[in-house]
Amino acid sequence: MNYSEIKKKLKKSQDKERYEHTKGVMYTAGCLAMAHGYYLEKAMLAGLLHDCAKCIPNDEKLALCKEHNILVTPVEAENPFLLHAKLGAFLAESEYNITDPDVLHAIKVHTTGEPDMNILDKIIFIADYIEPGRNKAPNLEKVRKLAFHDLNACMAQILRDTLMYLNSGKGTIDSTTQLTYEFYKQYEEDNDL
Ligand code: DGI
Ligand code: FE
Ligand code: FE
Repeated sequence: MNYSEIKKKLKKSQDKERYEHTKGVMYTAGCLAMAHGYYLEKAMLAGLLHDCAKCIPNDEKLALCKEHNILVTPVEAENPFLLHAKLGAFLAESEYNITDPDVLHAIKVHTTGEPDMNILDKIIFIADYIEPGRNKAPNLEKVRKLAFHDLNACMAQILRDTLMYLNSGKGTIDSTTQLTYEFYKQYEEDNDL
C-alpha cells in the first residue's frame, strides 16, 4: 500500500476531526524527526497511522481483541478507548500492510507510553500531544519547546501533566502510564523553558 492509498483508507475510517488530528500528528512527527536526526518517512508513516483504530466503537474494539487474541487488561476492559493503541498496531499490520516493527511498536505504545522508549516511540507520543490542533493541555507552550530540545524531559512533563489530569478524577490510571512516568521523571528539567 502506498502513502496515498493509506491516506484514502484512513480518511474513510476516521471522522473529520480525527483525520485533521492525524495529519497534524504526521507533520509534527516529521518536524520532530528533522530536529532529532531521525528518519523522516518512518516518523510520518507512524504519525499517519497512530490512531487508525481510534474510531472503532468500543464494543467492537473489545470484540476484535478477543477475536485476535490481543490481551485486554482489567484497566483496558474498563477504559476500552485505551485499546486503540494495541489494536492500531494490529490493524496497521493486517489492514495497511505495514511491516516495519519500529512503526508498529510506536503505534502500540502511543497512549500509555512504556519505560525506556526508542526515539520513534517518543516522537509519536509527543507529536500526538503537541500537534497544532491540540489546545487544552496545561504547559503546552513549554512542552512544545521541550519537544524540539529534549525528548526525555518532554516525556516527563507530558506524563506528569497526564497523571495529574487523570488523578483529578478523569480516568483510571493504567499502571504502564505510571511506570512510564517513574522512568522519565529522572529527566525532568528545572529550567525556564
Ligand atoms: O488518541 P488521542 O486522543 O489522539 O491521544 P492518546 O492516544 O494519547 O489518548 C489520549 C488520552 O489518553 C488522554 O485523555 C489521556 C488518556 N490516557 C493516557 N494514559 C491513560 C489515559 N487514560 C486512562 N484512563 N488511563 C491511563 O493510564
Ligand atoms: Fe491515540
Ligand atoms: Fe492521536
